[in-house]
Amino acid sequence: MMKTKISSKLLNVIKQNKSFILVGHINPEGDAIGSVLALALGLKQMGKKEIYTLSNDGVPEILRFLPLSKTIKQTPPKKEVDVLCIVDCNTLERTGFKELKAKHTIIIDHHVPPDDAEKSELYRKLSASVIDTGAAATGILIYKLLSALKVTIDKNIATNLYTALLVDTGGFRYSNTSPESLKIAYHLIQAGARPWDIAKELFESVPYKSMKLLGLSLATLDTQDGIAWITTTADMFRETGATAEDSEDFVDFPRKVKGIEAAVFFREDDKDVFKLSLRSKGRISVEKIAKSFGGGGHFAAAGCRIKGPLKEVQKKVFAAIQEEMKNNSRG
Ligand SMILES: [Mn+2]
Repeated sequence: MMKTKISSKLLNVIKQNKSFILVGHINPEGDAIGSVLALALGLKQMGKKEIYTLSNDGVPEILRFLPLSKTIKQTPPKKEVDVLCIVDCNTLERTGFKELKAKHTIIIDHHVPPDDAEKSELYRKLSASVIDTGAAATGILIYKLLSALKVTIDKNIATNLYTALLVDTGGFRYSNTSPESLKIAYHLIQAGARPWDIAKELFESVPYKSMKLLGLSLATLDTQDGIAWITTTADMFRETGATAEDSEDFVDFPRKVKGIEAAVFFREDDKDVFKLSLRSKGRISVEKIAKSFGGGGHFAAAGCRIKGPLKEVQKKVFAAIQEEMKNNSRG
């Protein structure tokens, strides 16, 4: 078992206070929403009366099956609360809110904080935190925190946490699928989480228009020199009535192609304006490539925006990927 340090300071800040804001990150997914909701349910069980759950972008349709998801608000309370809990992110900027008023601030997260974090006002004011970059999901940290608080993991908490875990491990496929994540999943299923019911909501409930859009986009699949890519044009969006949200996971499809190192999804947002999603199968850093075009992300998943006709955009980005592959084979 990975050792996550849950300090008595953190436990005390939670035990000794009454009112809480729980907030995840912008453009939220299952780990952010599931972790916020599980923590809210745990605090409720402890008898806390005033809990505000926030998500700047609301709750994506696909996550509205989660217990308590209807309670999530997009606007913070006017009054100052005792404790602000920042969950599945570690800066105020990532929450999407400019100001959240609280006497204490705590962070529960598994992302790497920015280099200059220590200097920020948020970190100077921090009462306690648990930032464990080795945790597969923030849901795992919430599980450990609730256990340390002697909260009973009931069916609703388990459903939220299992969802968090399932999303961040890519359905228990990514490299963060460990004895620990599976052991906690085992406990969550024992506590009442229903794997098929949850997987069905997350992975088997694609809107029809999104599937039609995927069909048109997949027809553009092409591959060259270790790169596979697909393109979704503005015309395809028009034809199907789908929106950008419907193409959220499209880059996963070129990534499935055997023998490639990198996958790219080109989404036409405007005439000669493309949003790119980049994926690596583990050898090259697509974060570096995205960064060189003004974007960012992680080693294996990144994104950027490039202007120009499609052919030129592709030429530029493929050249950058080739360069990265070359550098990598030399190193
Ligand atoms: Mn996460």
